Amino acid sequence: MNETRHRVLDALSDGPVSGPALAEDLGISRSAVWKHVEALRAAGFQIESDDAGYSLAEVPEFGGEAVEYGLDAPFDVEYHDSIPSTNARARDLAAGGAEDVVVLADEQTGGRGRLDRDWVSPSGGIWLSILFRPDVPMAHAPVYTLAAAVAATRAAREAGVEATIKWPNDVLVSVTSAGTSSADDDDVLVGGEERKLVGILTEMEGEADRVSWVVVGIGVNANVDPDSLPSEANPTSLQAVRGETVDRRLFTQRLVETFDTLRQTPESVLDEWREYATTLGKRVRVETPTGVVEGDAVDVEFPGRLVVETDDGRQTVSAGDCEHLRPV
Ligand code: BT5
Repeated sequence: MNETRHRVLDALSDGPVSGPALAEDLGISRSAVWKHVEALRAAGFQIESDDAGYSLAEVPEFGGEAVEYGLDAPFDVEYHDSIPSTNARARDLAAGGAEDVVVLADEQTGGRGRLDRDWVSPSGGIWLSILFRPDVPMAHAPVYTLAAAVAATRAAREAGVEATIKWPNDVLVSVTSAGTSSADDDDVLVGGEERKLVGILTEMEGEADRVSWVVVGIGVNANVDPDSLPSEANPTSLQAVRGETVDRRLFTQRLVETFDTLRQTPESVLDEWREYATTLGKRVRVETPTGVVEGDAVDVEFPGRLVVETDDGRQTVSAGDCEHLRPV
């Protein structure tokens, strides 16, 4: 949202304010005020006008202007009702030199997971990508995936959903009533115990000693029906857990604000991550690009390596698909 429109909106929220007074305050013409008001109405803001002037009556449920309005973080929000992939769009923006942009969509038609897997993204979700240019070496970039998981988990908890983090990039909700592992089964936790609420896909470009850009893609199953998502992934949604819809505007703002704070102090991310993690203290099987690592997950190390105590000693894992087996 441009600076003037922002100021018009701020004035209206303190309204009522007359068109001429606003024009004078902002140093613009009356017709410019009127154009801003009409543009805000078109974006879904309910703006009333009476003898006393304009006042803001309602903020839209979702959208770029809605999320930017009152957002306490220095990002522009580019919103799409529908787009193939917010990560792909953010990468394009990065190639054009942009930074500190959040690409946000109500629906994605070609959402991507890791390893080129599909990410199903129906209308009602929060599908977003944060593009920024941190001044760090490439090797540190994984910490931003952890930061995104912390931010999404905190926002979920503030919305009343007890989310936890599975290393490295999933936010889950435990459904304790559904299924338990049997005594002689030291294998996988029975399906239904942990359901996926959020997935994160981080992409980046740069030289070894310096990142050029990072795009952190976060897919939150917000107001979507889990039955519309791939059942093999054991999905859930904020709406399904809460039993009512979530305010996507506030959720997005909280998520982006927390991420903004964490990206400025990457060294503080791990402590918060540990607090929310469900992986630590579990027996895990991690499929890494170089083989399977199985053992007890005991800690996480900067910038995001999982420390696993195996029969052959301690190993650290940088990337892979992690499966929770049983508690240690
Ligand atoms: C992820 O991959 O979890 C990363 C997902 C990142 C999505 C965001 S949305 C905004 C941005 N734009 C994009 O195009 N992507 C990012 P992975 O760990 O590989 O998990 C993918 C697997 O999760 C799939 O193979 C399915 O089994 C499952 N899955 C697909 N859609 C899902 C959904 N909505 N909820 C839960 N699980 C899903």
